[in-house]
Amino acid sequence: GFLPFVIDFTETVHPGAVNHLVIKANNELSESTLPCGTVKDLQNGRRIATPYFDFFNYAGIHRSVFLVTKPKECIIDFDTNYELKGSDAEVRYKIITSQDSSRVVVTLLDAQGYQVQQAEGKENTLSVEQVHLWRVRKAYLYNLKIQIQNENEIVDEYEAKIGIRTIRIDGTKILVNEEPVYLKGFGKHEDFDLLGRAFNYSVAKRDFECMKWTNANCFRTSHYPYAEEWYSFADEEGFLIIDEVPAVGMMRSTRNFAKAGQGGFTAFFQTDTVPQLLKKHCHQVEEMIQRDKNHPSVFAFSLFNEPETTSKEAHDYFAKVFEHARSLDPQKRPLTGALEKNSAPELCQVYMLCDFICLNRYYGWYISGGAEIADAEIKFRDEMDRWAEKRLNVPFIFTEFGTDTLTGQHNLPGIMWSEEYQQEYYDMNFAVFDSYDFVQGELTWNFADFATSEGVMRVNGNKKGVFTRERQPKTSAYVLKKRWETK
Ligand code: GCB
Repeated sequence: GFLPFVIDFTETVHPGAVNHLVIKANNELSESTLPCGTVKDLQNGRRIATPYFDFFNYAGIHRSVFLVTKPKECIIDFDTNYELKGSDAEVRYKIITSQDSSRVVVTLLDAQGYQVQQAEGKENTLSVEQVHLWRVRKAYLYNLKIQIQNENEIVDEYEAKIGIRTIRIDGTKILVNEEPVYLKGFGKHEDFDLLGRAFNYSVAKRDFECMKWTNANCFRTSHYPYAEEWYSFADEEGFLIIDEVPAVGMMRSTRNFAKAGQGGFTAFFQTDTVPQLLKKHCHQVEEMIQRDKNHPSVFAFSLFNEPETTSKEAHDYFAKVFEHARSLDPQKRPLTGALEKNSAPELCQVYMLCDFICLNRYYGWYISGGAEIADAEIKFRDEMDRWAEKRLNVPFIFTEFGTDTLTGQHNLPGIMWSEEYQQEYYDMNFAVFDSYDFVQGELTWNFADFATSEGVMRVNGNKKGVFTRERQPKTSAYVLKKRWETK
């Protein structure tokens, strides 16, 4: 439901007549589709969705629908890969076309539209002298023009913006163009009042301006791939993206976030539907990488959010997902997934599959919140010491930490749900992060307040936003802005 699909209706369409295209959307959840959940039949005959995750399960069509006509001989796909050579670079490209009869011509244009290089063939290399690199928060985009030519006629043409940059993990560092980057930013949602999850340029623009204002450089597309426009925006703005597949809710509970925080385990990977789920999961990873592989902003793929990870079955399941994903990305980007509290250093059977480790932690909220925050810090440091003892020599990123905060709720001393407590909580978390040099990033939960299912834990949605749902700052936004100015 979060990735594009194409339906070829060449055979059924009536040329010259009025045609009706009817699309039926279904948001029923199950344990053999992603994201996971179930349905409940009420006594009055109504059927409702029961998600195993904490965001509203919108229905209907939220993304653009395009009617496309293509010539028989057409461009189907392309990918690029980069190598830096001093101040120059090589762009290796591969083009897939539907037929082989005509010439493929590829032209690289700079941001002003001047031709940099041209090459022929479906697979070749373009050399770029004095390259303008795509840098974090200082993007430079080239235009890649792909043409199929027959004699002097252009049979098909496709243009895409590309950013020349490399990504590599080296020990505990994340390197972009061989320079270390500390990730600062947010877990987000596609969510806005009245619009739900529908893509809207004004909302996206506001979100990027707010993120830039806080000095952020990264976000995670929690918990599903977003509309493609988000990625193009990030390409232009120089934001890094951890691109996440909708593998969320792999713990049989409507409140896994709270359950996990309190040590409740729910087995998941032992049921009959698991082989079906694995197939769907691999397929969605495939579709995500295929769609997003050419965006310079995408620097890593996240293959899950907070599944059950403590069993051998969980390990075997994810080993297959990672193995499949590794075969798909031409740029061989790092792979990861977000781990919740039960995925402790001694228990987790999955972290070893990840190129860098992402932790979702709520010490001071779901664990020892409020007046107990001093204990929360001790528990947090204890867990971090146990990770440190493992000497994994990989970067650790916090992909979630935060407190529900009602905007305008002020209390001294800070109590849970107040703006003062959100700041106190962040200060404690930052002190812990700064004590471990393998911590290489912090993405707070969440950028903005968002809609969820109703229930006793949520007052008209999740209020962990640093911004309100209307995208106005809570006090803690200033705390982040100040910290990230120099971090
Ligand atoms: C989590 C989940 C996220 C929830 C969050 C929370 O661990 O990954 O989807 O919204 O906790 O606020 O409880």
